[in-house]
Amino acid sequence: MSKKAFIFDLDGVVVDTAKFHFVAWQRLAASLDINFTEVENEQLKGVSRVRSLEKILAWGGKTIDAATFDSKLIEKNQEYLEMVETLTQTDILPGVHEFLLRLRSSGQPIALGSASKNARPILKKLGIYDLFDAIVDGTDVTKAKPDPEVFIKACQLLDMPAQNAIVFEDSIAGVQAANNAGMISIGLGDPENLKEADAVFSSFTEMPADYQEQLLKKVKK
Ligand code: B16
Ligand code: MG
Repeated sequence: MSKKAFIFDLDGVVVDTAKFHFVAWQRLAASLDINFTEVENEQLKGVSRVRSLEKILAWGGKTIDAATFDSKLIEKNQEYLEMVETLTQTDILPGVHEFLLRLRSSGQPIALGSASKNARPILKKLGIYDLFDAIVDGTDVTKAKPDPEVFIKACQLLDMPAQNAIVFEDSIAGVQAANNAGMISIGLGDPENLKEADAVFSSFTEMPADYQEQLLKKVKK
């Protein structure tokens, strides 16, 4: 059977931690008198922690000194991690666990490609760490999505060429990163937002029953 590299984003694809990021960023923005809505939050998906705060400050027309910047980020991450503590296996997004198990039983290489520096502890908390053959997260890369570094590194670890990779992403930046690497991009979320993806589903449960087999034959346009 042919093989592909199946690469999963974390936040918003494997688990709905995107809502925790939103709450924590909103609290941080409010503490600086900045109005922060879900529309802006959409643009932070897949974006690193530092870059996210830079964007929020720019939207609010605010500047803060370097020490405040660092302490705000520490605070944000602590609040985020408190919410992450509440996660259990039931928080894995619908259909993902089954999809991963099926890939494993058919011997397909699986990687995680996330901008998050918290990816490893989150996967352990969810009890699915061992389902991944390779993990590349925010601690392993220097360039943020839409730069393809995270997905290219994942392919290298899996020893698979980029043109044989399929990336599952919920963010615009992540879809662009996959496209920039010449990989097949599958969007999870709103088709209007993710129109640059090769295909979009609202969730893994919406995919046809034989979708893994279809993906094995799919060629990047
Ligand atoms: P952390 P992903 C991204 O993860 C999130 O989408 C983004 O909202 C977050 O700011 C970024 O990780 C950094 O996360 O603060 O945990 O290092 O979607 O690429 O899995
Ligand atoms: Mg994401």
